[in-house]
Amino acid sequence: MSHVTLPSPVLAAFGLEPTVELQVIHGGHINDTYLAGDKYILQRINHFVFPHPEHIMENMLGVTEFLRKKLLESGGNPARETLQVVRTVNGEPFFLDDKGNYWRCTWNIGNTTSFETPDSPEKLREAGRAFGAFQAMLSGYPADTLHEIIPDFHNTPARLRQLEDAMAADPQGRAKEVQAELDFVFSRREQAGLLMGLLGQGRLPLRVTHNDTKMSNILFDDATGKAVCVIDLDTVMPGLTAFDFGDSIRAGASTAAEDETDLSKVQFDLELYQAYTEGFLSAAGDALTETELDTLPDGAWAMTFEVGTRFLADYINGDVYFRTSRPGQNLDRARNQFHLVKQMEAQRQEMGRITREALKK
Ligand code: GN1
Ligand code: MG
Repeated sequence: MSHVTLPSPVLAAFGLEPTVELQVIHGGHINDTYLAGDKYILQRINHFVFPHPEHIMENMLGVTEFLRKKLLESGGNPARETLQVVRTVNGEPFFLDDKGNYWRCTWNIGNTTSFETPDSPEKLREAGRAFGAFQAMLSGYPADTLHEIIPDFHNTPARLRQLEDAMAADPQGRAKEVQAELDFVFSRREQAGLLMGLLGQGRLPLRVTHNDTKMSNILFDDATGKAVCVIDLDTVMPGLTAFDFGDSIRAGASTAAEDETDLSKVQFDLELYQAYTEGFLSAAGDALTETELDTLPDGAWAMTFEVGTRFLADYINGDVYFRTSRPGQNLDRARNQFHLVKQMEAQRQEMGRITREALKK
């Protein structure tokens, strides 16, 4: 964390003193996040990535209010177990500054920590339980009231088309450097269409999903070690269970960070896979159909392959979407994800067996 200042109208909009201590919270690739004092989280929503921040906030108010009621009904503690939006002093869910930036505020949930790569199977099990419970709690949410924040967000074939667009435009002349990665992607076109194909045939149900279930979007309680809260509700939309399950696996069952360049350190770990799967299914398993269960490993493959494809397209486009802190970082991220994809392909059968076993626990 590093120290920083923010324009005083932003602070005043949320009733904060100009002298409030601010710290940057690193981790996300899209929004800018700050801890203000110890009570508030301020975020500048990236309105290039999210062209309708007001839709995000409508979704977020609806979902957090719904979760608050569910938690109260089940004896939970909404102050720690769901995000809560802090409105502006004028009662608005966000503040639009004179430069066209959108700012929002949520209560900080204190004495918690998030992890990019969990250090134990137990953390993975906890994360799985939390994301499974999140999906189970939102199963009664009126999905048709949710704005579709980014259309085709996890439509993998559409992501391949975006990669083709990037290759055709090739604004930095980088496409020729990445021929091996492009071959890797396009030789897997058929598998990339599996989940959307099953959805199109009505063989997989749409549910309300989080859509960005990486490990760092879970807060763990410092005292108990339990996963207390799912954060980053920007992309809560109708989606497939396999998306949420799979995105957690890609980030959580890898032994190294997403941009690790020493690929010998990047291992897809079946013990971590098992722990997450047991946690997830203990909370969400009863509701899942046979086809959903059968395709959970395909979700892990798809989310890893898809984000790798997105990193590669962004590298070719000149790093305009994902924040980078060094040259070549998006290409490193893509290679890292494709390395995991290959390992998942080699272990697909074992993943299926573990998933079925986990359901019995
Ligand atoms: C982005 O900003 P962050 O880190 O929450 C991205 C996700 C990717 C993730 C990769 C809106 O999420 O889809 O999986 O980076 N979010 C958006 O780390 O594109
Ligand atoms: Mg996110």
